[in-house]
Amino acid sequence: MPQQERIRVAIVGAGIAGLTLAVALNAFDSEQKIAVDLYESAPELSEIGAGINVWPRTWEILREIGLGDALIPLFDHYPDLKPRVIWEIRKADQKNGFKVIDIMQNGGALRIHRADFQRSLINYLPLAGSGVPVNTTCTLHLSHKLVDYSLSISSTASYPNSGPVTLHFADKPSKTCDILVGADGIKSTVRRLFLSRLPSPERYVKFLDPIRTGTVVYRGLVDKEELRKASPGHRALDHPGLTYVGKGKHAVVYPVSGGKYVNVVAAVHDKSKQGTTWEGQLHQEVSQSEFYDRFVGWEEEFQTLIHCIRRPTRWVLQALNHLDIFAKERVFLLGDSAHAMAPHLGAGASVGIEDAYILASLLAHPSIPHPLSMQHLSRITDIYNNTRVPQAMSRSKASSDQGHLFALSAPGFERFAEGDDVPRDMLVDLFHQVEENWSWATSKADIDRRQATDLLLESRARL
Ligand SMILES: Cc1cc2nc3c(=O)[nH]c(=O)nc-3n(C[C@H](O)[C@H](O)[C@H](O)COP(=O)(O)OP(=O)(O)OC[C@H]3O[C@@H](n4cnc5c(N)ncnc54)[C@H](O)[C@@H]3O)c2cc1C
Ligand SMILES: *[C@@H]1O[C@H](CO)[C@@H](O)[C@H](O)[C@H]1NC(C)=O
Ligand SMILES: *[C@@H]1O[C@H](CO)[C@@H](O)[C@H](O)[C@H]1NC(C)=O
Ligand SMILES: CC(=O)N[C@H]1CO[C@H](CO)[C@@H](O)[C@@H]1O
Repeated sequence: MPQQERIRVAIVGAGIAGLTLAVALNAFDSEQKIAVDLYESAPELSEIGAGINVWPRTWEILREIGLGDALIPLFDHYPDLKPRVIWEIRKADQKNGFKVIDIMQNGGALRIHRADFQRSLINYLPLAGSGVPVNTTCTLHLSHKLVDYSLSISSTASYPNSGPVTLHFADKPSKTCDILVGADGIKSTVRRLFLSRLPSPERYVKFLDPIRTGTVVYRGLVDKEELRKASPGHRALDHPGLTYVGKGKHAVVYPVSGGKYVNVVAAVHDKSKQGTTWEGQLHQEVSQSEFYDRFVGWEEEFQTLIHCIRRPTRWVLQALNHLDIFAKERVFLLGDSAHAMAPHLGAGASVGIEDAYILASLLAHPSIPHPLSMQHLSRITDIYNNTRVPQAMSRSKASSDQGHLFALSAPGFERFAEGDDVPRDMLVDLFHQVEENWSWATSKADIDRRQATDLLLESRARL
């Protein structure tokens, strides 16, 4: 197909969400009608942070878009639906810590290093000369920081923005596209511009900037060989996943990089900081003693892990208020730019991957003509918005609720302080709730896909 007849999709941001969209479009674009330009502000593609949990629901999407063979060797276990422990919960803010329960799930949690995950996505981008079979053409533009976009005002009265979108970059020539997808993360520029141009922009002021969740996390990797030397027989040496809980704090510990490292994320919750804004650095390297001082009195096996982290970092966690509009006219928000959330369900990237899966299914659908008509575009916009907003909102709320449960701040736990004995049956009941809250992770995303494409077919009947 001549390049100029393709639907031109500009993706701003090459994080997990933006990359997944490019790969998913290529997988579904059987008519080869889409051209992607991927704009990334950084001069190279890199990923900070360490481990990430991929759940069966998300795995099925990744396999469907062609990443199965690449990802399987990078997970900590083979993806199947056997019941597995995702977390052993330990009451750990006391010297004599103890096991509460094992949280189980069919298929467990697939644990992967972020850099490995991102590399697999990059290797599957349909770039010219990459060797990846091309349905959707894709061009990567590094060092392209979007600073503004403009919708052209055309004379078609019924569709005032029927012309292309012009994208403006810092120190780079402007470009155009038919559809702009903001996948530019929690501090999204596209979101800021998009919301400020809606009718009644004052309604959206509280969604421009992220707010603090009230949680600070200390993160780091433990080299397994070092841990073995420091503490032969340590529980984390051969364990699928541990969560050390205490009043107001909790830490998750799981293997990444095929078991070479143990990923540690330790959260300190402070409700008084919730909802406030933060101007400082979001993450920075801190001393080991700062990390250790927050966990004085905790069970020794957890403190040993802290001692094995050479260069811990501290992250001030932020999230977005629950936004209720992800798309309008020619602009779509995807991933953290639409719904950055607390990490306590390990769901943030998963929801962005689902956004990409649904949007790619709609755009590549055989009922969508090229060039794109405004009627069809407006149906896609409505369906994307109406299906993704509720999913993201419920997952985001559940993620922050889950943080309160992990930090023993559920109703009934008010009377306990850090280090107190808590009756075991209370803990067991609480963590059974936590286990039930993970049931979304084994639900099926292809049901959502079918729902979205059925809506498209229904609307075609009406057009
Ligand atoms: C401690 C922690 C643990 C987590 N654990 C999990 C987990 O286990 N499972 C899970 O699913 N999720 C997890 N998450 C959430 C997950 O990390 C995020 O949801 C996900 O990485 C967001 O991806 P994204 O592509 O939307 O945004 P980002 O990764 O932020 O990517 C945005 C990209 O856009 C680029 N960009 C920004 N502005 C511009 C611009 N103006 N022009 C051009 N490019 C721009 C950036 O450089 C970046 O490359 C966790 C998060 C935290 C903080
Ligand atoms: C190209 O599209 C076809 C039809 O959807 C699909 O079978 C094929 O896997 C796609 N190619 C890639 C690399 O995803
Ligand atoms: C987007 O979807 C949400 C959830 O269905 C809905 O409340 C909102 O009105 C929609 N916005 C637009 C502009 O369609
Ligand atoms: C999504 C979900 O199941 N959320 C539940 C998690 O647990 C809390 C506490 O029991 C419930 O209130 C939520 O409804």
